[in-house]
Amino acid sequence: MYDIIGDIHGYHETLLSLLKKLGYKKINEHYQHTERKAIFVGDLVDRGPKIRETLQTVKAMVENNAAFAVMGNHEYNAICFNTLSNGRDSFLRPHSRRNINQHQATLDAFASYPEEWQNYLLWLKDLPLFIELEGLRVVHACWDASIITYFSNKLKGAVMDDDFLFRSAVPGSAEYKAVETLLKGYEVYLPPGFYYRDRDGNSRTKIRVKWWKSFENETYRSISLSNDTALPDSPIPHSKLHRFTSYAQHEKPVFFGHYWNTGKPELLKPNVCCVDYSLAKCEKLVAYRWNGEKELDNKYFIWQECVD
Ligand SMILES: [Mn+2]
Repeated sequence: MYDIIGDIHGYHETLLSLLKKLGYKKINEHYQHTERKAIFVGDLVDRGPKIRETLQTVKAMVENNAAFAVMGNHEYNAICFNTLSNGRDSFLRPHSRRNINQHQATLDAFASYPEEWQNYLLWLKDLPLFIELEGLRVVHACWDASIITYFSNKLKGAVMDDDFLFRSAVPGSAEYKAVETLLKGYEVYLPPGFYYRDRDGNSRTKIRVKWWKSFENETYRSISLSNDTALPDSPIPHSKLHRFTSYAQHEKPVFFGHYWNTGKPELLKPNVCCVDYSLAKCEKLVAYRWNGEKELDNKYFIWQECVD
């Protein structure tokens, strides 16, 4: 059975504490559990103090069958930041001030290990965009069934190939939409004139949508993942949500990270579980200890407060 573990963002000491709490032991140079496997929801890199060590630990677990991992938006961004476009005159992710800032902690961590970083990038590129196992699903941000069905048939093991990677950098392409949705989640624009500040202090005109809700009778504020009171409490037009599918009660449990939760870990629905509790702000690293149940239970959350 599986322990699904939230976004780590380089907070390696906290990761080790959580693994020990979950009963994983370091044997033959990697952490493992006799009866269980870990599943990492992505966002291993950026922001935190020990990104290189985090990659060492997680990669060794994945390569030795002690864990699975899916790709997060920070891994995807890192790959694009370091990949030249087909014309070779620019990078797939522009080296703008904002993009450099977001990636700076990783650049610093590998400043003296450029070859090692190149090797990690190859490994990160091999992480699947989603995982579907017998009784559960894992994705970094949002489980969109139609996108996942489409790319399950095109991508071997849900791993990006070069063709996918280059197309994904072109706004409007199916690959671009897949990355935006699966790794960053649904977003909608606020009415003209409205904006709010995210946790990095950047001003944003788009809100992240609680994609697992039914989308009936929602307002901009109630459907948004940010509880910012600057958001309008007016009904959100159906036209802004009709392209999304909500996550039905009969679907198998889905696990993801990405959303900067705070406070005590809590299920979003009996089959919808987010395990990101803002370790990137040194809050806590959360795992859900899954034993095959169709209906999840809050008592199976296990967490570690930040110790980095
Ligand atoms: Mn993320």
